[in-house]
Amino acid sequence: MSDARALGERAEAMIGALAGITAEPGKITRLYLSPEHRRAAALVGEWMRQAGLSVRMDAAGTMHGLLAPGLSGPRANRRLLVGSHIDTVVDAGRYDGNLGVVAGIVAVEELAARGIRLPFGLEILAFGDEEGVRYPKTLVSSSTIAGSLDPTVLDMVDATGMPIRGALAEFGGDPDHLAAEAYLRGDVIGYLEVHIEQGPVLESQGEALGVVSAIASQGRYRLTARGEAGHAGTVPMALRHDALAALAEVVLAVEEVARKGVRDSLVATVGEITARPGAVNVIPGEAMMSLDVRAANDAARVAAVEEIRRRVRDTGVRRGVVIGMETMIEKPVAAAAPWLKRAIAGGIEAVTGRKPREIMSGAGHDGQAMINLTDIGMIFVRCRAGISHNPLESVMIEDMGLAIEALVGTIVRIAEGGRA
Ligand code: HGY
Ligand code: MN
Ligand code: MN
Repeated sequence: MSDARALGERAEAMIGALAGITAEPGKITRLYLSPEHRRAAALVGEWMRQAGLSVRMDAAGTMHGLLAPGLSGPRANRRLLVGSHIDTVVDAGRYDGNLGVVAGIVAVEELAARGIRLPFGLEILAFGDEEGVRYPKTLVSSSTIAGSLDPTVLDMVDATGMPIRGALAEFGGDPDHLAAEAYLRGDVIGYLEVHIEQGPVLESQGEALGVVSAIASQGRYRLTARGEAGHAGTVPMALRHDALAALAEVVLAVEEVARKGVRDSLVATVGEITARPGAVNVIPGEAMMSLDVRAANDAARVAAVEEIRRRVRDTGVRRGVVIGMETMIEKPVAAAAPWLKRAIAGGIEAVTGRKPREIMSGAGHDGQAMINLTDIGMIFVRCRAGISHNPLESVMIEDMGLAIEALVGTIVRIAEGGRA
């Protein structure tokens, strides 16, 4: 039986290797269906093979590593899914997503090292599209397995005009056979994911690991403003229909609405904004911005989005600018299954000696797709100052080892205790 330090070191080395696969030397940027995604998936597939798993890449670009059941019995024809994502945001940290895939592979190695045979299959999944940075929609690869993929997303284009359909074909996926990749509820036992907390709670409480209670309600929207381009030197301020100034007012309205929702953990973010034609001496005739709204419950998110829509309308009318607000994604709260939370809490307590706390995840995860297929559960790992989506993201080696031990313990509890 390896100790936490050794398991953590193993994970750190693998995460370091993945961090070197990037579109931007010196930064970590690995977008869905990019050449970097392909290389990272190939490396993960090699690790899976070395761990004794049977490996395949599915039509959506997810790398699968399957450990056949070691025991016969009523659950031998089903599988427990363990996964996370290997795509990243731009200039990312190295642990977001990648830790969950590496933890699954090292957990398989550890189960073998302990001579533990499972009464069901265990499948490690490396999803390629959790961040949704390249395309407006996200969770394409996990939605494919969950059977919840909206096929119209295949025609969504990236900044270069490349539709998912074409990028998938170029990548080596198969856009015409995604439906066949869907699992059925009876095929699987549940879905587990190890992920950094990406928040400050565990560190502030001096705890290495936590149990995720649920994943927050999340919406993503795209706002497009159309005003009137004009000469920066000759159009008086009172006669302008400045599309960018209109969106700038909306950005501050978004912040004002979100600040009123602290009780429901309401947060709203404008991460992208562009102006056209984009010249120093031209009043922007067009502008576009993204909007990300999340809350601990669906009602609070829906109410906040409604208030934002009202502010958008009023701003547009007052400024003589037409502003459209398109819904790109809306995901309800995804609650972890009580039986999986209990198995995870048992796995964590066995390695830390403390009953773990439950934490709401403000960050989105593949579990928001997988909940359409099966019960979900997540193990959160402490990360320094809660920093994430930032190259300063960092995790202690020991904590990664404890997380892997807790994952092994959770899998064993599910094997011994049954359920689903
Ligand atoms: O946006 C999120 O919360 C996740 O990191 N994709
Ligand atoms: Mn993530
Ligand atoms: Mn992320």
